[in-house]
Amino acid sequence: MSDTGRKVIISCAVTGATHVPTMSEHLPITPAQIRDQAIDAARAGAAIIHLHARDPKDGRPTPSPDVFREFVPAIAEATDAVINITTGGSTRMTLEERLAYPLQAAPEMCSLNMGSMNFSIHPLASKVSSWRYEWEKGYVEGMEDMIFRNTFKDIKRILLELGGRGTRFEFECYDLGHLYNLAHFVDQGLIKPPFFIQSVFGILGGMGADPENMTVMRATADRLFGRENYHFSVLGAGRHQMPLVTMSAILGGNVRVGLEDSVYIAKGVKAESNAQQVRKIRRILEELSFEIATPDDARAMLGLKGRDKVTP
Ligand code: KMH
Ligand code: ZN
Repeated sequence: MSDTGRKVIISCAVTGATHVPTMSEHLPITPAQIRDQAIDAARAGAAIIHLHARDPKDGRPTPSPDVFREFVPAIAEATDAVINITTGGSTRMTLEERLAYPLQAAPEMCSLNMGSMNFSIHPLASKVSSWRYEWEKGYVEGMEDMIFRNTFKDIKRILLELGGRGTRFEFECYDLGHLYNLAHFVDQGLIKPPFFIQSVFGILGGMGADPENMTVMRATADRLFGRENYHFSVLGAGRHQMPLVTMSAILGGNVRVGLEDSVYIAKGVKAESNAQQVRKIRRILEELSFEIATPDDARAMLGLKGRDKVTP
């Protein structure tokens, strides 16, 4: 039975490193655009803001701490949202690059991808007739031959170096095996509950967006961790976003929206902002009598260290 009395955490993934500017004129690419859209998303009800950085010249994903610092402090100043910095970066970045800013900032939360995999949107390239920037075509087509590297040693390093500084994690699980990888690190004593499991559906290279897959992930997480030891959340890529995150809430989980995951607000209709997606899922959840978690509710639910212990 879904407990409609409980609070639902809305995460918003503002820009990511997968979509390229040609795919939506609303995808934030400059520090000011990322800052403004993140603040608006928080004000619309997102308790957690997941952030990547992009080169302001042309929107190419960048790991540069200097670029992150052009918008992260301003977001922290303007909202009380939980700042969640990517350690995934892009499939073209080394682990050193991916960890550069997270290790400097030691934020309350970082993403942590629970296994190596193919991760690609290369089939979309053939649908684009003209590219806004010269780098985009090769970037998207090149994904076909990239591996998103997250070895056990990489994951262990992130848990020790970032976890050791109080950062807690959005464990991104793209497949059933990723839950067993998470259980491996729990058994090693490297991860303490409550775990925040972000189940990812519809990325080419990960599990598909079939609703049946969500019930398998939910049941497996229950069996591996015990429901009292984790918080389930879901993101759905592209057109799958809203139906799947709604299903997550009904199954007792939390939700992630944002233009990192989908540039749409409805079938064939581009979202005009991250806040528009946050407002849509908030409306759906409140219609179903769910209460929306505040950032401090999220901190309490996930055992986060608090903003005062972060050096942006
Ligand atoms: N862009 C994906 C390759 C994360 O933030 O950790 C990785 C990603 C997940 O976006
Ligand atoms: Zn991300």
